Amino acid sequence: MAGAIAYISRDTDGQLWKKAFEAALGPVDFRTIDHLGDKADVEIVLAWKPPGGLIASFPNVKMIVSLGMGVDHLLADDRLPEGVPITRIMDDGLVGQMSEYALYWALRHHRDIDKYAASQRARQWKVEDFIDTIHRRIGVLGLGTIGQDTANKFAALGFPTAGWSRTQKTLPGIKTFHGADGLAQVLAQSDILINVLPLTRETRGIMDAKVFATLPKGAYFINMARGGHVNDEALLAALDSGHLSGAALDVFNTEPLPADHAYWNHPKVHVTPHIAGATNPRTASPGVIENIRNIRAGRPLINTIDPKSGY
Ligand code: NDP
Ligand code: OXD
Repeated sequence: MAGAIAYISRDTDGQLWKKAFEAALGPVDFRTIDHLGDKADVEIVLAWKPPGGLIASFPNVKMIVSLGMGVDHLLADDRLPEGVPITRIMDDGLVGQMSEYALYWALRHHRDIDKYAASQRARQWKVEDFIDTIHRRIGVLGLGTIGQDTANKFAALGFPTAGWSRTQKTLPGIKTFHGADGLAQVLAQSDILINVLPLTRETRGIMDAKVFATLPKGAYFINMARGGHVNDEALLAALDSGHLSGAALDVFNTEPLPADHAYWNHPKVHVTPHIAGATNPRTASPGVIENIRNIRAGRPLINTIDPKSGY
């Protein structure tokens, strides 16, 4: 049998991954975090938030797979073995879920559904002022796999849509900006701002008081990327001052969100428990299986990330 696959995660038991691998590759030596056996047997590591230093303790590991599309949880380990390629799952299903998450909260805000829900509770027949779709500007921070899908879907609904990336992009129907100057421009024209950046050295804490102040008054903020992007005090201050009209937050600086955190019962905040895009082994496994075959055959890998840039 080929080398072992180590499943390093405490979120699920990994059995769906094992099944998917066995269906495609035949019997696999599949080990879980509490039953790793001889670490020298491990050839491939699948990981979500691995304990620091654990992956470095596998002397023969050939490929590290992030069980999420984000890789910050892996790169947080400063003892990762050098030169071992890091890949991430890529899954159209997960990408679609992410866009749905942004669309759901944006449309709920755009169509004043929370106000109508409050009117219903008060038994009031009250019509809110309406902003036309062509005047509700959407900004998407991060124009990668998820950001592009999200931006395209908003544009297809008729929302004027802009996006921001590190390098210059040309995307039909989307106004694109990049670099530090581009950020201020995209913020200034975002009535609804969606964050889908990776968490890197450059983007940690990017959503600060200055960024919130640059958004138009009444803007709505959707964070489906990472909590580490957000200065929570700055966000709360922007909400409390009335500069921001609301926020939908899926990710937090500390997860699970502590029970006493101000977000939980803030009247302008919707909290979800990091579910914007869930990893589904059924749809995410084909790309990983392809890479297991690639690494064993000495072929180039797909879905690799660059540890230097952090994504
Ligand atoms: P990609 O790596 O495909 O794209 C990242 C985008 O961010 C690129 O457009 C990149 O620019 C841009 N970017 C990176 N650094 C900077 C910077 N310093 N300034 C401006 N733009 C920058 O990522 P994905 O779209 O696949 O995923 C994004 C993030 O979404 C993940 O890293 C993860 O944290 C989060 N996520 C959250 C989930 C959830 O359930 N809440 C589920 C899945 C993902 P360029 O194109 O120029 O390289
Ligand atoms: C991911 C996540 O990165 O679930 O895929 O956050």
